[in-house]
Amino acid sequence: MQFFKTVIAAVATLAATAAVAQEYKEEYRVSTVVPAPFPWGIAAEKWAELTAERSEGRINLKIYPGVQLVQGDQTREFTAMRQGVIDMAVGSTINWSPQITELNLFSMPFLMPDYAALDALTQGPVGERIFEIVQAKGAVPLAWAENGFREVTNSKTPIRTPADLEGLKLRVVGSPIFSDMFSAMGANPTQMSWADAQPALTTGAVDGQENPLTIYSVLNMHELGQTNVTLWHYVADPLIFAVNQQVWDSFTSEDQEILRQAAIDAGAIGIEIARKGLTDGDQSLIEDIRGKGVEVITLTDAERQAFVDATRPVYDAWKEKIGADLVDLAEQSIANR
Ligand code: X2X
Repeated sequence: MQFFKTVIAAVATLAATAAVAQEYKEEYRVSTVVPAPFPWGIAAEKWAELTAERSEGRINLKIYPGVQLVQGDQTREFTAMRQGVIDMAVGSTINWSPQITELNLFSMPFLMPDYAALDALTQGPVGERIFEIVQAKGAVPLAWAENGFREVTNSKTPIRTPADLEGLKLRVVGSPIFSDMFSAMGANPTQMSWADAQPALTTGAVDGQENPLTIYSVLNMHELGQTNVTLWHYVADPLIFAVNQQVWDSFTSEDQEILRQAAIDAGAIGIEIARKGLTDGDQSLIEDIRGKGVEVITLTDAERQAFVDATRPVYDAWKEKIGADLVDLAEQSIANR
Protein backbone atom coordinates (compact mmCIF):
# COMPACT_ATOMS: atom_id res chain seq x y z
CA MET A 1 0.00 0.00 0.00
CA GLN A 2 2.77 2.38 1.01
CA PHE A 3 4.48 1.59 -2.30
CA PHE A 4 1.41 2.58 -4.33
CA LYS A 5 0.96 5.76 -2.33
CA THR A 6 4.57 6.67 -3.08
CA VAL A 7 4.12 5.96 -6.78
CA ILE A 8 0.92 7.98 -6.93
CA ALA A 9 2.58 10.88 -5.11
CA ALA A 10 5.53 10.74 -7.49
CA VAL A 11 3.28 10.75 -10.54
CA ALA A 12 1.28 13.65 -9.12
CA THR A 13 4.47 15.65 -8.55
CA LEU A 14 5.65 14.94 -12.07
CA ALA A 15 2.30 16.00 -13.50
CA ALA A 16 2.35 19.22 -11.50
CA THR A 17 5.89 20.03 -12.65
CA ALA A 18 4.95 19.30 -16.24
CA ALA A 19 1.88 21.53 -15.94
CA VAL A 20 3.96 24.46 -14.72
CA ALA A 21 6.63 23.87 -17.33
CA GLN A 22 4.02 23.82 -20.07
CA GLU A 23 2.53 27.10 -18.95
CA TYR A 24 5.83 28.91 -19.33
CA LYS A 25 6.61 29.88 -22.89
CA GLU A 26 10.04 29.44 -24.35
CA GLU A 27 10.12 33.12 -25.13
CA TYR A 28 8.07 36.14 -24.08
CA ARG A 29 7.62 38.83 -26.68
CA VAL A 30 8.41 42.32 -25.40
CA SER A 31 7.41 45.28 -27.57
CA THR A 32 9.25 48.62 -27.72
CA VAL A 33 9.29 51.43 -30.24
CA VAL A 34 13.06 51.96 -30.40
CA PRO A 35 15.92 49.52 -29.74
CA ALA A 36 19.27 50.04 -27.99
CA PRO A 37 21.29 52.28 -28.02
CA PHE A 38 18.29 54.53 -27.30
CA PRO A 39 17.79 54.59 -23.50
CA TRP A 40 14.35 53.02 -24.06
CA GLY A 41 15.82 49.98 -25.82
CA ILE A 42 18.59 49.69 -23.26
CA ALA A 43 16.00 49.63 -20.45
CA ALA A 44 14.11 46.81 -22.18
CA GLU A 45 17.29 44.81 -22.78
CA LYS A 46 18.32 45.25 -19.17
CA TRP A 47 14.92 43.91 -18.10
CA ALA A 48 15.44 40.82 -20.26
CA GLU A 49 18.97 40.32 -18.98
CA LEU A 50 18.13 40.65 -15.28
CA THR A 51 15.04 38.47 -15.62
CA ALA A 52 16.92 35.65 -17.36
CA GLU A 53 19.71 35.82 -14.81
CA ARG A 54 17.52 35.91 -11.71
CA SER A 55 15.03 33.30 -12.93
CA GLU A 56 17.96 31.04 -13.89
CA GLY A 57 16.68 30.88 -17.44
CA ARG A 58 13.04 30.09 -16.59
CA ILE A 59 11.83 33.36 -18.12
CA ASN A 60 13.26 34.53 -21.41
CA LEU A 61 12.24 37.90 -22.79
CA LYS A 62 12.87 38.77 -26.41
CA ILE A 63 12.70 42.40 -27.47
CA TYR A 64 10.74 43.28 -30.61
CA PRO A 65 11.60 46.91 -31.42
CA GLY A 66 9.89 49.06 -34.01
CA VAL A 67 6.53 47.89 -32.56
CA GLN A 68 6.85 45.22 -35.26
CA LEU A 69 4.31 42.95 -33.54
CA VAL A 70 1.66 45.56 -34.46
CA GLN A 71 3.16 46.45 -37.85
CA GLY A 72 4.73 49.62 -36.52
CA ASP A 73 1.49 51.15 -35.28
CA GLN A 74 2.51 52.19 -31.80
CA THR A 75 -1.01 53.38 -30.94
CA ARG A 76 -2.14 49.73 -31.02
CA GLU A 77 0.54 48.40 -28.70
CA PHE A 78 -1.52 48.46 -25.53
CA THR A 79 -4.52 46.76 -27.14
CA ALA A 80 -2.26 44.05 -28.56
CA MET A 81 -0.72 43.46 -25.13
CA ARG A 82 -4.15 43.27 -23.51
CA GLN A 83 -5.21 40.72 -26.14
CA GLY A 84 -2.04 38.66 -25.78
CA VAL A 85 -0.59 39.33 -29.23
CA ILE A 86 2.20 40.96 -27.26
CA ASP A 87 3.22 39.36 -23.93
CA MET A 88 4.91 42.40 -22.45
CA ALA A 89 5.94 45.91 -23.38
CA VAL A 90 8.06 48.82 -22.33
CA GLY A 91 5.71 51.45 -23.66
CA SER A 92 5.42 55.22 -23.75
CA THR A 93 2.49 56.84 -21.98
CA ILE A 94 1.86 58.67 -25.27
CA ASN A 95 1.40 55.47 -27.24
CA TRP A 96 -1.02 53.95 -24.72
CA SER A 97 -3.03 57.18 -24.38
CA PRO A 98 -5.55 56.28 -27.11
CA GLN A 99 -6.76 53.43 -24.84
CA ILE A 100 -6.02 55.01 -21.46
CA THR A 101 -7.07 58.67 -21.52
CA GLU A 102 -5.51 59.38 -18.12
CA LEU A 103 -2.02 58.78 -19.55
CA ASN A 104 -2.42 62.07 -21.44
CA LEU A 105 -1.61 63.63 -18.07
CA PHE A 106 2.11 63.51 -18.99
CA SER A 107 1.29 65.26 -22.29
CA MET A 108 -0.39 68.24 -20.60
CA PRO A 109 1.47 71.28 -21.93
CA PHE A 110 4.01 72.70 -19.46
CA LEU A 111 2.64 70.72 -16.49
CA MET A 112 6.06 69.35 -15.49
CA PRO A 113 8.80 71.99 -15.44
CA ASP A 114 11.71 69.70 -14.51
CA TYR A 115 12.81 66.16 -13.64
CA ALA A 116 11.79 66.62 -10.00
CA ALA A 117 8.25 67.31 -11.21
CA LEU A 118 8.25 64.20 -13.37
CA ASP A 119 9.52 62.14 -10.43
CA ALA A 120 6.91 63.67 -8.12
CA LEU A 121 4.27 62.22 -10.44
CA THR A 122 5.64 58.77 -11.25
CA GLN A 123 7.01 58.12 -7.75
CA GLY A 124 4.07 59.53 -5.81
CA PRO A 125 0.30 59.08 -5.44
CA VAL A 126 -0.27 60.00 -9.10
CA GLY A 127 1.94 57.11 -10.19
CA GLU A 128 0.06 54.71 -7.93
CA ARG A 129 -3.26 55.89 -9.30
CA ILE A 130 -1.99 55.55 -12.90
CA PHE A 131 -0.89 51.97 -12.20
CA GLU A 132 -4.34 51.14 -10.82
CA ILE A 133 -5.88 52.53 -13.99
CA VAL A 134 -3.52 50.55 -16.27
CA GLN A 135 -4.29 47.42 -14.23
CA ALA A 136 -8.03 48.01 -14.59
CA LYS A 137 -7.54 48.31 -18.37
CA GLY A 138 -6.17 44.77 -18.47
CA ALA A 139 -2.37 44.75 -18.15
CA VAL A 140 -0.10 44.51 -15.13
CA PRO A 141 2.21 47.55 -14.74
CA LEU A 142 5.48 46.91 -12.94
CA ALA A 143 7.81 49.89 -13.13
CA TRP A 144 8.69 53.19 -14.80
CA ALA A 145 11.45 54.15 -17.20
CA GLU A 146 11.77 57.23 -19.39
CA ASN A 147 11.81 58.44 -22.95
CA GLY A 148 12.31 62.01 -21.78
CA PHE A 149 11.45 65.66 -22.09
CA ARG A 150 10.37 66.33 -25.64
CA GLU A 151 12.01 69.28 -27.40
CA VAL A 152 10.91 70.77 -30.70
CA THR A 153 13.25 70.72 -33.70
CA ASN A 154 12.90 71.88 -37.30
CA SER A 155 14.80 72.57 -40.49
CA LYS A 156 13.48 76.08 -41.21
CA THR A 157 13.80 78.58 -38.41
CA PRO A 158 14.83 79.12 -34.79
CA ILE A 159 11.78 78.91 -32.52
CA ARG A 160 11.57 81.44 -29.70
CA THR A 161 7.93 82.51 -29.85
CA PRO A 162 4.66 80.85 -30.86
CA ALA A 163 4.73 83.08 -33.97
CA ASP A 164 7.89 81.24 -35.10
CA LEU A 165 5.84 78.05 -35.33
CA GLU A 166 3.41 79.66 -37.75
CA GLY A 167 2.83 77.39 -40.72
CA LEU A 168 5.60 74.91 -39.84
CA LYS A 169 4.68 71.38 -40.82
CA LEU A 170 5.49 69.28 -37.79
CA ARG A 171 5.19 65.56 -37.33
CA VAL A 172 3.34 64.74 -34.12
CA VAL A 173 2.62 61.48 -32.30
CA GLY A 174 -0.68 59.66 -32.31
CA SER A 175 -2.57 61.18 -29.41
CA PRO A 176 -4.92 64.05 -30.31
CA ILE A 177 -3.64 66.30 -27.50
CA PHE A 178 -0.52 66.85 -29.61
CA SER A 179 -2.46 68.05 -32.65
CA ASP A 180 -4.47 70.28 -30.32
CA MET A 181 -1.36 71.84 -28.79
CA PHE A 182 0.44 72.53 -32.04
CA SER A 183 -2.68 73.89 -33.71
CA ALA A 184 -3.17 76.21 -30.72
CA MET A 185 0.39 77.50 -31.21
CA GLY A 186 -0.22 78.17 -34.90
CA ALA A 187 1.79 75.29 -36.36
CA ASN A 188 0.59 72.80 -38.95
CA PRO A 189 0.77 69.43 -37.13
CA THR A 190 0.53 66.16 -38.98
CA GLN A 191 0.03 62.95 -37.05
CA MET A 192 2.14 59.97 -38.08
CA SER A 193 3.74 56.87 -36.62
CA TRP A 194 7.40 56.80 -35.70
CA ALA A 195 7.97 54.40 -38.60
CA ASP A 196 6.62 57.00 -41.04
CA ALA A 197 8.24 59.95 -39.28
CA GLN A 198 11.80 58.94 -40.11
CA PRO A 199 11.40 58.91 -43.93
CA ALA A 200 9.26 62.06 -43.69
CA LEU A 201 12.13 63.85 -41.94
CA THR A 202 14.68 62.48 -44.40
CA THR A 203 12.77 63.61 -47.50
CA GLY A 204 11.71 66.90 -45.95
CA ALA A 205 8.03 65.98 -46.22
CA VAL A 206 7.79 67.54 -42.75
CA ASP A 207 9.75 70.52 -41.45
CA GLY A 208 10.15 69.33 -37.91
CA GLN A 209 9.27 67.06 -35.03
CA GLU A 210 9.35 66.81 -31.25
CA ASN A 211 11.20 64.10 -29.35
CA PRO A 212 13.71 63.77 -26.50
CA LEU A 213 17.28 64.80 -27.32
CA THR A 214 18.46 61.21 -26.83
CA ILE A 215 16.35 60.24 -29.85
CA TYR A 216 17.60 63.30 -31.75
CA SER A 217 21.23 62.49 -31.05
CA VAL A 218 21.18 58.72 -31.68
CA LEU A 219 19.54 59.40 -35.05
CA ASN A 220 21.89 62.27 -35.89
CA MET A 221 18.91 64.41 -36.76
CA HIS A 222 21.19 67.35 -37.53
CA GLU A 223 22.16 65.41 -40.65
CA LEU A 224 18.48 65.40 -41.63
CA GLY A 225 18.44 69.19 -41.59
CA GLN A 226 16.98 69.43 -38.09
CA THR A 227 19.40 72.19 -37.12
CA ASN A 228 17.06 74.31 -34.98
CA VAL A 229 16.39 72.90 -31.52
CA THR A 230 14.36 74.65 -28.84
CA LEU A 231 14.63 73.35 -25.27
CA TRP A 232 11.17 74.11 -23.96
CA HIS A 233 10.50 70.94 -21.87
CA TYR A 234 6.81 71.19 -22.73
CA VAL A 235 5.99 67.53 -22.01
CA ALA A 236 7.84 64.36 -21.06
CA ASP A 237 6.88 60.77 -21.71
CA PRO A 238 7.68 58.19 -19.08
CA LEU A 239 7.76 54.53 -20.09
CA ILE A 240 5.85 51.77 -18.32
CA PHE A 241 6.97 48.13 -18.05
CA ALA A 242 3.82 45.99 -18.25
CA VAL A 243 2.73 42.38 -18.72
CA ASN A 244 -0.37 40.81 -20.25
CA GLN A 245 -2.67 39.66 -17.43
CA GLN A 246 -2.85 35.95 -18.40
CA VAL A 247 0.89 35.77 -18.87
CA TRP A 248 1.34 37.37 -15.45
CA ASP A 249 -1.07 34.90 -13.85
CA SER A 250 0.84 31.98 -15.35
CA PHE A 251 3.97 32.82 -13.33
CA THR A 252 4.64 31.56 -9.81
CA SER A 253 4.61 34.37 -7.24
CA GLU A 254 8.37 33.99 -6.89
CA ASP A 255 8.81 34.57 -10.62
CA GLN A 256 6.36 37.48 -10.57
CA GLU A 257 8.58 39.16 -7.99
CA ILE A 258 11.69 38.45 -10.05
CA LEU A 259 10.07 40.05 -13.09
CA ARG A 260 8.85 43.07 -11.11
CA GLN A 261 12.16 43.72 -9.37
CA ALA A 262 14.05 43.29 -12.65
CA ALA A 263 11.75 45.90 -14.22
CA ILE A 264 12.31 48.32 -11.31
CA ASP A 265 16.09 47.89 -11.55
CA ALA A 266 16.11 48.15 -15.36
CA GLY A 267 13.87 51.21 -15.13
CA ALA A 268 16.28 52.95 -12.74
CA ILE A 269 19.15 52.30 -15.14
CA GLY A 270 17.04 53.44 -18.09
CA ILE A 271 16.12 56.70 -16.35
CA GLU A 272 19.73 57.42 -15.51
CA ILE A 273 20.76 56.95 -19.15
CA ALA A 274 17.78 58.93 -20.45
CA ARG A 275 18.90 61.95 -18.36
CA LYS A 276 22.62 61.71 -18.98
CA GLY A 277 23.99 64.99 -20.31
CA LEU A 278 20.65 66.73 -19.91
CA THR A 279 20.69 67.74 -16.24
CA ASP A 280 21.68 70.99 -14.53
CA GLY A 281 24.94 69.43 -13.41
CA ASP A 282 25.80 67.80 -16.73
CA GLN A 283 24.87 69.43 -20.02
CA SER A 284 27.27 67.33 -22.08
CA LEU A 285 24.70 65.99 -24.54
CA ILE A 286 23.42 69.50 -25.24
CA GLU A 287 26.99 70.73 -25.74
CA ASP A 288 27.68 67.81 -28.01
CA ILE A 289 24.69 68.72 -30.20
CA ARG A 290 25.74 72.39 -30.24
CA GLY A 291 29.18 71.22 -31.34
CA LYS A 292 27.64 69.82 -34.51
CA GLY A 293 26.60 73.30 -35.62
CA VAL A 294 23.05 73.03 -34.31
CA GLU A 295 21.35 76.11 -32.90
CA VAL A 296 20.12 75.02 -29.48
CA ILE A 297 17.83 77.61 -27.94
CA THR A 298 17.08 77.87 -24.24
CA LEU A 299 14.01 79.98 -23.55
CA THR A 300 13.88 82.75 -20.98
CA ASP A 301 11.03 82.53 -18.47
CA ALA A 302 9.10 85.19 -20.37
CA GLU A 303 9.58 83.42 -23.70
CA ARG A 304 8.44 80.15 -22.20
CA GLN A 305 5.41 81.82 -20.68
CA ALA A 306 4.19 82.83 -24.15
CA PHE A 307 3.98 79.13 -25.08
CA VAL A 308 2.26 78.35 -21.77
CA ASP A 309 -0.33 81.03 -22.50
CA ALA A 310 -0.89 79.87 -26.08
CA THR A 311 -1.58 76.31 -24.96
CA ARG A 312 -3.63 77.13 -21.86
CA PRO A 313 -7.01 76.48 -23.53
CA VAL A 314 -5.74 73.02 -24.53
CA TYR A 315 -4.61 72.42 -20.95
CA ASP A 316 -8.02 73.36 -19.61
CA ALA A 317 -9.94 71.26 -22.14
CA TRP A 318 -7.78 68.20 -21.53
CA LYS A 319 -7.96 68.62 -17.78
CA GLU A 320 -11.65 67.78 -18.09
CA LYS A 321 -11.03 64.82 -20.42
CA ILE A 322 -8.28 63.33 -18.25
CA GLY A 323 -10.18 63.95 -15.02
CA ALA A 324 -9.88 67.13 -12.98
CA ASP A 325 -9.20 65.14 -9.76
CA LEU A 326 -6.16 63.41 -11.20
CA VAL A 327 -4.82 66.65 -12.69
CA ASP A 328 -5.38 68.47 -9.37
CA LEU A 329 -3.46 65.73 -7.59
CA ALA A 330 -0.66 66.07 -10.15
CA GLU A 331 -0.54 69.86 -9.74
CA GLN A 332 -0.35 69.45 -5.95
CA SER A 333 2.36 66.79 -6.17
CA ILE A 334 4.43 69.09 -8.38
CA ALA A 335 3.89 72.13 -6.15
CA ASN A 336 5.12 70.09 -3.14
CA ARG A 337 8.10 68.47 -4.88
O1 X2X B 1 6.95 58.28 -31.90
C1 X2X B 1 7.70 58.93 -31.16
O2 X2X B 1 7.93 60.14 -31.34
C2 X2X B 1 8.35 58.25 -29.98
C3 X2X B 1 9.46 57.34 -30.50
O3 X2X B 1 8.90 59.20 -29.13
C4 X2X B 1 7.29 57.49 -29.25
O4 X2X B 1 7.13 56.32 -29.41
C5 X2X B 1 6.40 58.26 -28.35
